[in-house]
Amino acid sequence: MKLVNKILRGDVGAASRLMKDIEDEAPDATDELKKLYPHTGKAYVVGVTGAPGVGKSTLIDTLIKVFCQGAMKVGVIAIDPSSPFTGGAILGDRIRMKYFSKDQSVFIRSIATRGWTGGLSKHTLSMIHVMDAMGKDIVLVETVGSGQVEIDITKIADTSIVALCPGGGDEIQTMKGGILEAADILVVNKADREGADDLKLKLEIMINRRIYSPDQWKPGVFLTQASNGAGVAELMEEIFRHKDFLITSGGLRANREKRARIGLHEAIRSYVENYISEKIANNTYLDNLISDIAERKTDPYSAVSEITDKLIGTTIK
Ligand SMILES: Nc1nc2c(ncn2[C@@H]2O[C@H](COP(=O)(O)OP(=O)(O)OP(=O)(O)O)[C@@H](O)[C@H]2O)c(=O)[nH]1
Ligand SMILES: [Mg+2]
Repeated sequence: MKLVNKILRGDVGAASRLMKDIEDEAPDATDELKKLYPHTGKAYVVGVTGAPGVGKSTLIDTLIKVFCQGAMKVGVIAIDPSSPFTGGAILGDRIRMKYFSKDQSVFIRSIATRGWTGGLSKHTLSMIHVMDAMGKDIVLVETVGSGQVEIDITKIADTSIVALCPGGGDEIQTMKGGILEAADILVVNKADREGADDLKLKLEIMINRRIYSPDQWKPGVFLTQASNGAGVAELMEEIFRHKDFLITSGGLRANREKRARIGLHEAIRSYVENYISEKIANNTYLDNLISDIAERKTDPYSAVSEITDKLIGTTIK
């Protein structure tokens, strides 16, 4: 529990330590998270997703800079990043060298998906809680782009940004992948490239074909050039416009519940899995069950019933 107090003071070292324990699924991490949880719920979560190479990390770098200019504290979680962050020109080389800064206003952390589906790591929520408890006003989450839109981020983020760029090749495919349901804000990055205006127009036509009721959020399309920061201040303003909309429409509270639901399900899943592996003292029991399932002597569903029946008040030897 010793890390919690330090994290609440914004201590980067303590936060890094807990995040590592969360990723390693160390038993102590759960106790720390329990203590931390009452201090969370204030950070605003922004998801940035899109196909590989559209400029998500560059965009986040620039967003960090504009948020910091607005005296906001920023946390960044990059899931499976293939490109490094610079931390925004405001922080420059310090971040580039260490990957996170001693400066308490920005904290960047990358995590692996470890096979979790939909481009999100199962630890993403816990990581967000740590940054939230550190006092970050904004937590930006970059999810790995697989060419298809990562719909999953919308379950976690308050504002979901879907980034595209001209000549991406998979534009149309991405559009089919439920992009309009997934995005609160659409960004056409690499505005300096040919076709950017066209792509923006195409997206706007798609949006205008849909019917939005007055109480529904209608996504806007923003042109940015992340590499030099053009359009990024306007993007930040749009994020805050969406936040205001969520506050007045009750959407912010709904998002908190959405995250609470995911958090509970994840806690149940990991608790039950840990409980089972602790209680099953003999690994060959599971191995035998697995080969029985493979040989069709039983099925995974009956195997679960067998395990849970046996586990009530006992230990499987
Ligand atoms: N021309 C141009 N290039 C850009 C712009 N923004 C980013 N880039 C470049 O695009 C490349 C990819 O940018 P990243 O920010 O790494 O893209 P990403 O979406 O994070 O990529 P992954 O993390 O691999 O999915 C880099 O070489 C950037 O310098 C832009 O506005 N215009
Ligand atoms: Mg990236």
